[in-house]
Amino acid sequence: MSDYIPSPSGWVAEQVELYEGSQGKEGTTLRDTGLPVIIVTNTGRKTGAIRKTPLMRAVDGDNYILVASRGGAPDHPLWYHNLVADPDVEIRDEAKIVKMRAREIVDAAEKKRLWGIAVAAFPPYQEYQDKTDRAIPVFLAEAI
Ligand code: F42
Repeated sequence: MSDYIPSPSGWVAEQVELYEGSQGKEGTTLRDTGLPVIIVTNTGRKTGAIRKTPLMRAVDGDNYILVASRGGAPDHPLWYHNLVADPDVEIRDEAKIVKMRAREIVDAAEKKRLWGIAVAAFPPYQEYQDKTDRAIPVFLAEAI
């Protein structure tokens, strides 16, 4: 069984610790925005380590839309590469934990539809996309 390596980004690691430590009762929103957050447990593609990545909660039915925005940075977040290498993730949504498979959305029409849902859930996603030439990837996590 691989070890969990916390995010080197302090506030992220703290959110994961609070979220999981409270069994999904605390730390479930983005700071004081009240906007819901999920935790995506994924496998480090180089270390094989367990990585836990908080993302905004955007849902399409029972599926979760995972947006590799990283605040509009020029490069993809590293978890993007983890999901491409191993799409099997575990998603914690408050007290619910579900094993899912994430597929990167490449069909333009499907991506447009899911992007619209994601931006409605978290409007800053559009600002992030507007400030970078990088096409922000979108995954859809579906129950296995
Ligand atoms: N990030 C988003 O992209 N989208 C969101 O909607 C989002 C919401 C959100 C809400 C709350 C919160 O606390 C954070 C939120 N974040 C969101 C930030 C998100 O959780 C990540 O911190 C951010 O996207 C950056 O992801 P990252 O995977 O690039 O993280 C870095 C800081 C990191 O963890 N680096 C590690 C390190 O040691 O430098 C390595 C991580 C890793 O996965 N390594 C792989 C391995 O093998 O272990 C190798 C990866 C490779 O290919 O090199």
